[in-house]
Formats: sequence, structure tokens, C-alpha cells
Amino acid sequence: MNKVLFLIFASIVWLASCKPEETMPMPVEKDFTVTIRNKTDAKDYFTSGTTSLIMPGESYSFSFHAGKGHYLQFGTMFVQSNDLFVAPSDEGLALYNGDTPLTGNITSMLKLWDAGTEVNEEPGVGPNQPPRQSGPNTGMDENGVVHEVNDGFTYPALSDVIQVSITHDGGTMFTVTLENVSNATSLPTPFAPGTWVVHFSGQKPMFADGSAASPGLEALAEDGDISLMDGNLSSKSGLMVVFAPGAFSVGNENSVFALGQAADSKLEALAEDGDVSGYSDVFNTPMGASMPGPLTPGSSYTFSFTGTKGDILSFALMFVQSNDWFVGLDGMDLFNGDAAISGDVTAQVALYDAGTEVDEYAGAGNNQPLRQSGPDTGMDEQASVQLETAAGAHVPSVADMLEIVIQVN
Ligand SMILES: [Ca+2]
Ligand SMILES: [Ca+2]
Ligand SMILES: [Ca+2]
Repeated sequence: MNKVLFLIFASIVWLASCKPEETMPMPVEKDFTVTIRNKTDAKDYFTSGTTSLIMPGESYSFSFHAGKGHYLQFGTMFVQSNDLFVAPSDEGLALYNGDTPLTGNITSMLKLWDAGTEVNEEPGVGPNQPPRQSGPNTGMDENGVVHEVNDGFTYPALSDVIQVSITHDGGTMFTVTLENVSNATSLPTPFAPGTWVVHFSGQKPMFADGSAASPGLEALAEDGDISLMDGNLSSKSGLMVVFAPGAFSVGNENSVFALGQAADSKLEALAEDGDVSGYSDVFNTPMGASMPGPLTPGSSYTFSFTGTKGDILSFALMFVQSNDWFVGLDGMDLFNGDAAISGDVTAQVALYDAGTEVDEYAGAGNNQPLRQSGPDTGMDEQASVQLETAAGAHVPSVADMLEIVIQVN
């Protein structure tokens, strides 16, 4: 063997001896952080709507959902006037007295208000009143404040021109009926299109006694033009979206919840009352806060963990304006091959019903956390964990409520 061949041979032997042995692969392990942000806007009022023109002899009804702590305000123009309108007191009507819903004839709770925006003329005669004026916003400016009418003119008793009643239709539903009974008086008058709003204690959503009228109230009270008032109320109305502290699991199974199976007691407490005390891995303190608290509009929860290739991530957090709904992630793979998952994973998350408490209208049910008398209050449902597919049109989609991002650290 010549020297060159020997060197080649020796190299091959050496290379062969260096072939790595079969060893266990290093586990692929990463540190992750999940951020759950409530991307909704806060709402001032629960819901709002409009009423139609009501001619003498006609009536108009509207319905809405409301729970304990909700109030009703509404207003409609007394058309044979310059700027008078019929409404309850500026703080609205409490829809519950303790556990008892407001029902029956509520006409005596209404007042005839003067918006203070246009100088009053004799009712039914004035040339700047809608049936006779040349156009909207015609008449002498008053530059006053909203007050009960006391202009020296004679008006029929309010109960002789309008009758208003409210029924509680069961559950959280109410219906209000406005009836124009002014035909039998000396001053038959239409009632113009108006607005209504379901709001909270202490709010004055349409006007304040003793304060100048808003432009929206001026148009409602002078011309029955509700476009401004309705736009303002509807833009501020809606379901306040809040989530409670949640729990998560990382490993080879979802140990937070099991789709299609009855909830255990720790999931029941999480889903009905936002109580995560049954879980060891929880997230409960909004970013920037020093104490555990709810996930209100604009705030975020975050939690971190170490994941190994093959692990799945799950979590659940209560949708507070419900009886037993939660938003959950059901076992998302943390790795794709050896690559750790990162980015926006909101599309993997869904709304679930824990199946432990019968559902009421979201945001109004009196057995939901903001209104119930205590934890674990409400009718037993005895169902399994299911996707919630009939939440109601007023409940935003998960993608419109939350942004969920996973980062690899
Ligand atoms: Ca006028
Ligand atoms: Ca339920
Ligand atoms: Ca409950």
C-alpha cells in the first residue's frame, strides 16, 4: 500500500470511528408569555332605542332586557308646544325595587318638561310650534334651562293626554306602552318620535333638571328630531364586556376544562363566579395593577410558563356578564415540529357554556355576578361543557372582544 492510499484508508477508518452514536435528542423547550387584552370600549348605558310618532288615539310599545340596577329614561315631544316634552325625572325610573320589577301604570311618574330652548307660545296656537312653524328650529331663543313647565299657559292634565304602562314579561324582558289619549281633551296633540335608554343609577342620560339642554334634547323637544339624541345614546350604549381571573394548563392534556363533559366543581366556580381558587396555575392581576381584579375594557392579563415540544396550552376565563360562560383555549399545540408557536392566536379561542347554570340574557340576568345575591346563585343546568353559539346579537364575537398573543421569550 502506498503512502497516499494508506492515508485515505486511515482517514476513512478515523471518520467511521467518529460517527456519532445514537443519543437521546435534547428536548426542545421554550419560555412563553401569553397576553390576553380586552379590546372593547367601555359603555355608559346598557341599551337604547327610539319611539315613533304617536297620533291621538294611537299607541306605541317598545321592549328591552333589564336587570337589577337598571333604570329607564325616555322622552317624547308634546307637539303642540315650542319645546315641551314628556319624560320621567332626569334620573329615570328604577326598573327594580329590591327583587320586584316595576310594573303597571307609570303615568304618575312622568312630568311635562320645558327644554328652556325656545320661548313658549300659547299651546296649540303658537306660530312657531311644529304643526304651524315654517321649519325646524324656528322661534325665539330662550337660553334657559330644563325645568318643569310653569309658563302661565293652561295645559290639560298629563294623564289626560298620555298614558304609559310597563309590563314585566318574565325573565329580563320589559315592555313599555305609550298611549296618546289626548283626543278627549281641549288640546289634542301628537307625540313626536322620541328616544329611550336603559342606564344605571345616578346617570342623567337625556337631560338634567336645572341645566341647559343638549343640542340633541333641543332638537327632540322643539321639532321631534331625534337624530342627534339617538346617535348620542346609541353610540354610548351596549354590553360592558368584562372578564374574570382565569386558569391555564400546560402539558399533554387540557386540565382546565373538558369539552362535552360535565364541568367539575372548580370549573363551575370559575365559569359562574370568576372564582379560580380550585386551580393552581392562574392569572388574576391586570397589567399595571397591584391587586387581582377583573379584566375591564382596555386592560390585559399576562402569564408565563415553560413549554416542551409536545405540550398543549389551555386556559379559561369567565365572561362576567353571563351565568356560566367562559372564553377558552382548548389544547393548542405549543410547537409546530421544533418551532415554537408565537403571534396572535385569538382565532383559536372560543366562547363556551359550562353547562352548570341556566342562561339569562347577557348583561341583564339577575343571577349573573354583577347582579346576583351571592356566588353559586341561579338555576342548575346539568349539561356538559359546550361551545356557546346563541349568545345574542348584543354579545360581540371573541375576536371583537379579545386579542390574545403568545410570545416566545
Ligand atoms: Ca319652534
Ligand atoms: Ca349555561
Ligand atoms: Ca349565578
